[in-house]
Amino acid sequence: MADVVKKMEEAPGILGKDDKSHSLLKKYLTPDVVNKLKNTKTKMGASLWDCIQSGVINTDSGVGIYAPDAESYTTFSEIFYPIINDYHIGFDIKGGAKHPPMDLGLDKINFPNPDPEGKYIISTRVRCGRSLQGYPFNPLLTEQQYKDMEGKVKDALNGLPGELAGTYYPLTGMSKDTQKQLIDDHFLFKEGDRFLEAANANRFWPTGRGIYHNKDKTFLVWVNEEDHLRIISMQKGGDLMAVYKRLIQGVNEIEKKLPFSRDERLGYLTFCPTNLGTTIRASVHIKLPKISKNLDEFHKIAAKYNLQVRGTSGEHSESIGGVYDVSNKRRMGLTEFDAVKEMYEGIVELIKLEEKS
Ligand code: ADP
Ligand code: IOM
Repeated sequence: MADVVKKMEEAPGILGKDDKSHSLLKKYLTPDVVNKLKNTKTKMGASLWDCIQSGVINTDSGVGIYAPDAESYTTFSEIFYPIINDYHIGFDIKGGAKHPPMDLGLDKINFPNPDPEGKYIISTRVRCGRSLQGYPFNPLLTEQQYKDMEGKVKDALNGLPGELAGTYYPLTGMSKDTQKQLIDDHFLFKEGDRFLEAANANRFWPTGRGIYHNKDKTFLVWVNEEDHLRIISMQKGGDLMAVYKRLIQGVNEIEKKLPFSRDERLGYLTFCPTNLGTTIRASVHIKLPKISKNLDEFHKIAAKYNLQVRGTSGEHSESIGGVYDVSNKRRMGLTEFDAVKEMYEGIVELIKLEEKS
């Protein structure tokens, strides 16, 4: 433990020395916070170091902190709450705010295709994360728990109706070629992510990890990557209504079979604080050559609409051929429907701007 305390004490200095680091961890991890929390542990044994190690090792993290168990969010609230407030603009967990109840808004959906001629939008995707009740997050899971969870999820997915019907493919035994193709086609999570590795989240890999998808790969479920489940709906083009309706159907069906962890104030629980609340990330793969020419400016324009810009292969990747992944940034303090609407309305504005430029 003395070793770990020393690492924690050194962390603010390490982060502070890297002037290229823009992580939220760097912004809020002060020596004061470390001194307050360095000897604390959750009931399951998670320390502050377990939460921050990924961001300390990877100073280029966007956020840099993960919760090994649900209790970490409150036990280490001096570091988690300011980061949550900063990331989920407008939501004040520090001030006592509660994330609103789930509202998928099926009866309100009206998102006509913002690019009916297919000039800009290549594909549309909406995902959400879910954690199984009774299990901690990655760093505290045993090998047996990974296997048990995989079994439970596989059983629940088996027998999904209609368009959602598909097959579960475990990573164990999957050929490297198949895995690479699924990653290159944007269907599967990557392997060996250094941010998750440093968070102690890749233990026993590939045990318990896998992907479920329907025949057309428009409905997918990732099992035991960053979160226990990532439920995904995606397709080519800009028909967000079809994509979101399919996601709602999938979430509702899976929720009938599996109990998920939800907190009164934090909403649906996830490993990373950026995903709490609705857990919704609605995105388009889009080409906007004029307004994305100056990347810093593009990020600023997107931020005006509460949008986040990622590279073509997702988080921590670069754009290939001018294709960007643009999504809603915040997931807490608003409903599921409003998170998707925020992305939709922002994209409509970005396309208008591109056409005017
Ligand atoms: P997540 O979305 O689950 O937070 P990533 O940012 O790593 O994680 O993205 C996961 C994968 O989803 C990547 O391969 C990324 O390219 C792909 N992706 C995201 N949005 C879209 C989209 N609109 N169309 C196609 N692929 C997408
Ligand atoms: N969700 C997580 N992968 N991410 C925010 C990592 C980071 O801090 O960059």
